[in-house]
Amino acid sequence: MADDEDDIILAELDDEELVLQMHDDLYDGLKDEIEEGTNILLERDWTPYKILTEALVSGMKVVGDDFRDGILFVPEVLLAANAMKAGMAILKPLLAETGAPTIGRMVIGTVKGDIHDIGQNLVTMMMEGAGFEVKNIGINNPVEDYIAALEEFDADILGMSALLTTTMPYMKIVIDTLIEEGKRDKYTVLVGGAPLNEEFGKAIGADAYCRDAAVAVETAKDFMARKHNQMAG
Ligand code: B1M
Repeated sequence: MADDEDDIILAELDDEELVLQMHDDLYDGLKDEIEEGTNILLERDWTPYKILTEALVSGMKVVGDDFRDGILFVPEVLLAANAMKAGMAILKPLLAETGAPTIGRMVIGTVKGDIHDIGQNLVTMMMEGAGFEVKNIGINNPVEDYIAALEEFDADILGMSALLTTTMPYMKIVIDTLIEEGKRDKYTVLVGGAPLNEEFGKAIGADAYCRDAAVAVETAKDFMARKHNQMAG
């Protein structure tokens, strides 16, 4: 098996084969191969966004399915996550390099009890690439951390991420606390994460649910445009 893997020369594969091979390599947690594949696709003029979505995010879908079905376990999924992060690290500066002027400020973090951070790191990268300044406060955030970061960073937008059905209700605690402290109107609250949906976003009082990082960027831009129009008019 290992010998077969050694025989594959990534640079000799065509684009389609390479992407499929990267899905396999992600599944096997092969960080070096993911870095190499990412660099090859960049050399072939793939955009960073296309590499992210087609080679990396799609590959994680299989990992997630097999994790759910008890075929993969936490250590293997951690290796896959590390390989994914290595690919993302190469793309990060390229996505951030658009030179767009700052259009808004966002605090983003994963909620208390939840340590999944790949999705929110991806949202951070895409938001920065679109011209937002982002303070990413990482994982496992209690409400106090969100509020302190929002104030310190003078944010326009709060982004919250949750990947577990058991942690997503915590988003409501954060929003309710903002309401209790009279701060809710200062911020646009965007929420995301695999188990959420539009209905949940509405039910907890968020301004919008964002299905993926690209939607998060578009939604944030819309809210900032409305805010500027209100200020101007
Ligand atoms: Co976890 N895990 N995990 N896990 N894990 C899931 C989420 C799960 C669906 C797997 C499964 O069963 N199929 C399942 C949750 C089931 C449920 O609650 N419904 C699960 C479980 C059960 C667990 C543990 C409880 C397992 C255990 O210990 N028995 C445990 C919990 C730990 C904890 O948090 N307390 C656990 C642990 C882990 C690892 C540590 C091993 C690892 C995380 C590593 C890391 O993040 N650094 C891990 C991983 C990697 C996953 C899966 C496989 C992949 C998640 C991911 O990174 N996806 C995941 C399966 C899945 O989601 N299909 C799974 C790629 C990422 C780009 O997508 O995060 O959805 P996503 O982000 C998207 C959008 O959702 C959106 O944009 C992103 C980009 O397009 N988005 C936002 C996300 N956040 C946003 C915020 C926004 C806007 C958009 O704000 C504005």
